[in-house]
Amino acid sequence: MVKKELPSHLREDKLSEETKTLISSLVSYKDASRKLCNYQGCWYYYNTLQGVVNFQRNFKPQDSDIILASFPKSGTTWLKALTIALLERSKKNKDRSCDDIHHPLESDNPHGLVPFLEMNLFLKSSTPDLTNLSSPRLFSTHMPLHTLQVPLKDSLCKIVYVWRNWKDVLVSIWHFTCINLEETEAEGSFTLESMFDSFCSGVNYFGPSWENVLSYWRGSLEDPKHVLFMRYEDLKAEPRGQIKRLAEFLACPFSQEEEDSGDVEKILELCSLRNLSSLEINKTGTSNDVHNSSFFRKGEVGDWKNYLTPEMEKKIDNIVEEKLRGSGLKF
Ligand code: PAP
Repeated sequence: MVKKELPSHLREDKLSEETKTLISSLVSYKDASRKLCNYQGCWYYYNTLQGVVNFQRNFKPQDSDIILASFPKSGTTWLKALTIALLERSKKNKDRSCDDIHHPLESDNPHGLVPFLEMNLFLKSSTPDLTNLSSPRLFSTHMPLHTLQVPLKDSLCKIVYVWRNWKDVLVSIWHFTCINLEETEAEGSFTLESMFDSFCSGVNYFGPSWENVLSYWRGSLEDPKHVLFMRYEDLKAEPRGQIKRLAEFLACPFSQEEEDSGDVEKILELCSLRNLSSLEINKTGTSNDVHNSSFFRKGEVGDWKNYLTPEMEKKIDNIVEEKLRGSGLKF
């Protein structure tokens, strides 16, 4: 059987000569199937590094830009959907409600609507044409904040970061990897145990996860007007309060009239895993070479209990304790 190609951001066929030279000067590591290198403290597969370098060199920020950031599998798809729904409602200036049948979320996956800077836009082209994007432009990233900030300089753009319990993140990454690497040359290379080991060592795609989260946590403390720190578990526990917090940060708060007419609940329903995963576009399409359906699984807090052994649980708890000590950040 002919094997499918790996998604582009996981390959190493888009490297410029300059990036090849850069890689030869970086620390690298081969995981179960592919090579990673460490750039500015973060591990990338090679093509993704090319996207990061292109982004740092060529991205021209606008003050109205909104960048949605996360460590993989921490709630990115949900955050994208909520942000789109919030902005769409203010864009349409009330002449259309959020449950309109032509809502963009009904015809495209959140990842199609909010492209990744390094794994999509700046990987496809070193100078992507962004002129047709309407303001505010929405982008996303898994890069740590210090790497993201290189071309942002004094820009006033807003960054929203979502954090999630690493045990659920790990289990989610494992499921996602198994689905998307099926029938590729990397099929079967990754077990939960091998992914657990990489996660704990910090040598994993966009890892170490603690450096990723700490960069945004500190950024949010230093500059709360421009960096908002959210948690997946808070969104699950008190979605109303959290979406209102997000709306206020994005300068599109709910009016009393909207609250009274149930618009907060409508957006939450529109963006619910149940609703999004039932849409045709999310059942069948692909985004960035990945099945849209694979972005929606259980969306539960604590699903890790069904997969991790007590030893694994203890090891991750110890990492949390050690790496986040003194930061003020806790699960
Ligand atoms: P990404 O980093 O590849 O973009 P991301 O969206 O961050 O993935 O994470 C996917 C997780 O969010 C999945 O979690 P699970 O594997 O534990 O189930 C997915 O189910 C969950 N998810 C996706 N959409 C939603 C949503 N609308 N509400 C809640 N959780 C969601």
